[in-house]
Amino acid sequence: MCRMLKIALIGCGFFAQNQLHGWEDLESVEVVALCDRDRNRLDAVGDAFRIARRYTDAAEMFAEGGFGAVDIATTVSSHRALVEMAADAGLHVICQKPFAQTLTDARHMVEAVERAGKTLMVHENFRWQSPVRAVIEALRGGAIGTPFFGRVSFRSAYDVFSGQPYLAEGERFIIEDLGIHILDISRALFGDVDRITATTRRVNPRIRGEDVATMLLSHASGATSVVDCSYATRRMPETFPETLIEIDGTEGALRLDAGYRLTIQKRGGTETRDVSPPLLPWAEKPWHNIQESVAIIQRHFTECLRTGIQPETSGRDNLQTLALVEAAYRSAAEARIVDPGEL
Ligand code: NAD
Ligand code: 89Y
Repeated sequence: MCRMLKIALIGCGFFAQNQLHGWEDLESVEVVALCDRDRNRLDAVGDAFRIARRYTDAAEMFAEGGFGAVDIATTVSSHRALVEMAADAGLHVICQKPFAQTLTDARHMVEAVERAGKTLMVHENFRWQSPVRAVIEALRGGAIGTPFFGRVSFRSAYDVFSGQPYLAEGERFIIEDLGIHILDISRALFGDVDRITATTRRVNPRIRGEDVATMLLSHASGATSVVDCSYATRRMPETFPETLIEIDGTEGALRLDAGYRLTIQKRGGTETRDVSPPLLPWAEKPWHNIQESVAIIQRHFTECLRTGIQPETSGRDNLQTLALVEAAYRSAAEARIVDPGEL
C-alpha cells in the first residue's frame, strides 16, 4: 500500500492540464495546491480540477507547505528559482523540460535538491512514450544484437505556435524545445555521446529561431546516430507527434515507422507489431501519444519515491541531455565537431 503523496503544481498553462489529468488518475496522489502568477488561469484550472488552495506567489505557497512534492509546469526562465525554493522547502521535485536555461543553472539546481536529500526528476517524457519504450525495451533486451547505427527522426509541419506562442519568439527553437526530447531518446537507445555535429536553419519566416536541425552523434558505445528534427516538413499523412526510429544492430534491424508500426527483422524472420499508444479518456489525437507519456512518467516518479530509486530521467541524468543541446547549438554556430564534455 502506498502512502498518499501530496503535490503542489506551479504553472497552469497550455501543458499543465495534461499533468493534472495524469495526477488525477493516480490513486496514491493528490494535488492539494496550485500556483500561477496569472490569476485568471489559476482560477480556471483550479475550478476545472476542483483544487481549492490557490496562490499567485510560489514563495507564499512554499511557506504554507502541506505537500511533499512540487510539479513545476512553468516555462524555463522560472525553473531555477522554483527548483531552489523547493529544495529549501525540503520537497521532492518534478520539473518540466527544458530543465534550465544554462548548464551552470542546471548543475546548481541538481546540487540544491541533492543537498536537501530529495528526488529530482525532469519531465523528459518522450522516452516514456509507449511506442518509443517498446523500441528501448526491444533494444535493451538484445532483439537485434549490438546497435551500430540509428536514426531518430521527428519531422512535421504541425502548428505548435497557436498553443505555445512563446515558441515563435525565442532566439532558439527546435533543438531547445523538441530536439531536446529526440536527443534524449538517442541517449536512451545508444548511451552518452562523445562528439556531435549539427546544422540548423530557419525555414518559417514568421518565427525567430531555427525550425530545422540535423545532428550527427558519436556515442561512447561505438554507435553512430542521426537525430533530425523539423517543423518545416509538409507531408501527408502528418506524423505529429511521432518520433520515427530505425536501428541497425549486429543481429538484425528494427524500425518504428509512421502509424506506430514496430518491425523487428532478424535471421529468424520479420515481425511487425502495432505499438499505438492508447487514447486515455482525457486525451485527444494527435496529442494522445505525448499525453500517455505524461501519465507514465508520473507513475515512474511515484514508484521512485516509494522504492527510493533514482528516476531514469533524474535531474543529474538530464545534465547529459542539456549538454547535448548546448553542444548542438555550439556546433552549428562554429561549424565544428563538439565534445559535450567540454561544456
Ligand atoms: P505556458 O506559457 O502556457 O504556461 C506556463 C504558465 O506558467 C503560465 O500560465 C505562467 O503564468 C506560469 N508561470 C510562469 N512563471 C511562473 C512563476 N514564477 N510562478 C507562477 N506561475 C508562473 O507554457 P506551457 O506551454 O504550458 O509550457 C510549460 C512548460 O512545459 C515549458 O517548459 C514547455 O517546454 C513544457 N512542455 C513540455 C511538453 C512535453 O511534452 N514535455 C509539451 C509542451 C510543453
Ligand atoms: O513543447 C514541445 C514539447 O515538449 O513537445 C511537443 C511540443 O509541445 C511542441 O514542440
